[in-house]
Amino acid sequence: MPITVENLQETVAKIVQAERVTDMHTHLFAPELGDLLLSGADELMEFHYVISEAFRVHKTPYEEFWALSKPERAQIVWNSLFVENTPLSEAASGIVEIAKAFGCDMSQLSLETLRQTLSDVPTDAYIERVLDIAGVEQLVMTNDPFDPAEHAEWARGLTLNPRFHAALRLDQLLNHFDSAAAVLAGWGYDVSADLSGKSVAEVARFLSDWTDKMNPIYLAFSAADDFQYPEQSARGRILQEAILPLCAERNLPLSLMIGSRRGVNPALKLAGDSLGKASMRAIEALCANHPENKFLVTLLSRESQHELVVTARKFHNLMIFGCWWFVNTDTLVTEITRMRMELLGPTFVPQHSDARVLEHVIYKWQRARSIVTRVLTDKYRVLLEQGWSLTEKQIQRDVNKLFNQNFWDFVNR
Ligand code: REL
Ligand code: ZN
Repeated sequence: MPITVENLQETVAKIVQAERVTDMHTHLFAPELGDLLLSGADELMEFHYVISEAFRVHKTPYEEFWALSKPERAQIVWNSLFVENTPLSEAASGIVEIAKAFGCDMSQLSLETLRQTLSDVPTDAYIERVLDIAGVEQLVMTNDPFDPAEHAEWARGLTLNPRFHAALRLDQLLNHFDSAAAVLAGWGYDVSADLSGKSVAEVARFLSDWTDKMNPIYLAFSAADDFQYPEQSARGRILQEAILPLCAERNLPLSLMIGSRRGVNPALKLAGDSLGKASMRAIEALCANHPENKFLVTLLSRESQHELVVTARKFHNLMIFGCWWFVNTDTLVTEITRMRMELLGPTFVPQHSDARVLEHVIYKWQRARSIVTRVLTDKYRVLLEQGWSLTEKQIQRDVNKLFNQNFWDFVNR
């Protein structure tokens, strides 16, 4: 059937809905990684996005709140966001969307129903079910060798469920080098906090060992808005002398997530992180000085987004991805996706879920699909009006690139 302005929206929606996606940045874990994967109603209430929103309502003193049990905290969050208020925010309405996808009776949704419907023990069958509801075919985890629980699991040697891929996360190493150096020394690497002697070579040996162990799709770190490159610091040296050469040698991209200012309100724990506008100079310098390296980049502030898209026009070793955390809202994802499409065509990775709790993938991907449908429909309509002959095959190709192929081609797998 030829595509016309009349059937366009429906056709695009159908194709986007049918596409099984690659979720290229999550905080989920393969079932083989012990009990690290979180799921279920109480974990949804414990998610730091809703924790910070709920504090605006209940105002329980921080210490009192954290001293409660997880189910008690969950009840407070539920009451604050779903009983005393209507769940209008992105994160709270996301939970409503999850409940709907599980077929809950929406006329009398309660925390108890959610607890009974969702499973807090993510069995293999439950994981498959949730990923299938979300249409997620493959996903990339965030794997931190400095996390003691995770370290122990990887040290056993793992064969992962093929839908899950590793990403070697380097925040501890780069942003807290003093303590990381002591840990590395404890693991038998000759590393000192002042980076003297063999330290850099030993950090490189550690990275190489863990690349072998995890077989990551990419290496990654996040940094605050003050990130610079080049930088006279332990982070700058490790990046320059250990990480970039290893990534080039192994043909692994480096993922940079810039703009996260951690612990602005430490009493909120994970919910206490904030944001700041990153400098594009560092990203330009990385891309320009290292044509043999590839960079996956996402930035946290809305103000950074336009510059980032323009930078991607200048460097094809830069792949921009996702609408991260505070820009993952209907308004901003729409704006950012339109802007990216207008300046780059379909050559970017529009979204990742950043799911921390398994069921998050459901609402995050429903929303991503609906925004991409809107943006593509608008752009195709303009082409149709010019007489461009649009086929389902073309739409399928574009959708597949956006949700899968652009990522896999870039990471060379
Ligand atoms: O990967 C990251 O650094 C961030 O996505 C996380 O630190 C953050 O807490 C996450 O939950 C945001 O979506
Ligand atoms: Zn994340």
